[in-house]
This record gives sequence, structure tokens and C-alpha cells, in this order.
Amino acid sequence: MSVVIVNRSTVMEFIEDMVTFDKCLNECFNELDVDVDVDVDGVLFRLELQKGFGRLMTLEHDLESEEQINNVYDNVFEKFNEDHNGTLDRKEFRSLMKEIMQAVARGIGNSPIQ
Ligand SMILES: [Ca+2]
Ligand SMILES: [Ca+2]
Repeated sequence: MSVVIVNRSTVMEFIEDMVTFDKCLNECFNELDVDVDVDVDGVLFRLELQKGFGRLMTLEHDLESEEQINNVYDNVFEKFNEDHNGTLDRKEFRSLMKEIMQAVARGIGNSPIQ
């Protein structure tokens, strides 16, 4: 297993490198849509987002109850579902991921993490 050292500037460079960011984003979106979506329609429903993120991230470990987790996903989904059509398209998903990456960059500061 390799150890990856990530720091604030690495993450910010990653966000600023839009070509790389878009490529990863598309791969991530496709993975969520293919694996979670029943009909692969190119958009993410709230449940798909939650299932997909449950696999990709460890958010659940920081929260105590299922209700708290659901609240987080409700808020995230509402915030980024800008046109309120009940699904996240690629553009909305992009805003979401960008904000997450920026939050990660702020959260970890300059301390290397493993
Ligand atoms: Ca879908
Ligand atoms: Ca939408």
C-alpha cells in the first residue's frame, strides 16, 4: 500500500488544474451513475449520491446517527441542486465536488496526512 502525502497546496493545485479536475470528476460521476443508478440516466438522485459517497468517503464515521447522516445529505443535495429538479447533473455535481475539495484543503491545512 502506498502512502500519499497531501497538503493544502497539492489540493489547491489540483482544483486549479481544471483539465485534471474535470477528468477525475467525470470518472467519479460515471462511477456513481453506473454502479448506483438502476437505469444510468446521467444524473444523480439523492439516494445515489448518498450510496456513492458512502463508498467513497468516510463521512459516516464522524456522525452518530442515521438521522444525522440523512440530514447532511439532505442539506448537501438541496444546496447543490440549483434548479430544484430532484437530481444532480454533471454541472451541479462539479460544484459539489469543488466545494468538498476546498473544504478538504482548508481542513487539512499544511499538515501532511496519510
Ligand atoms: Ca442516475
Ligand atoms: Ca438539478
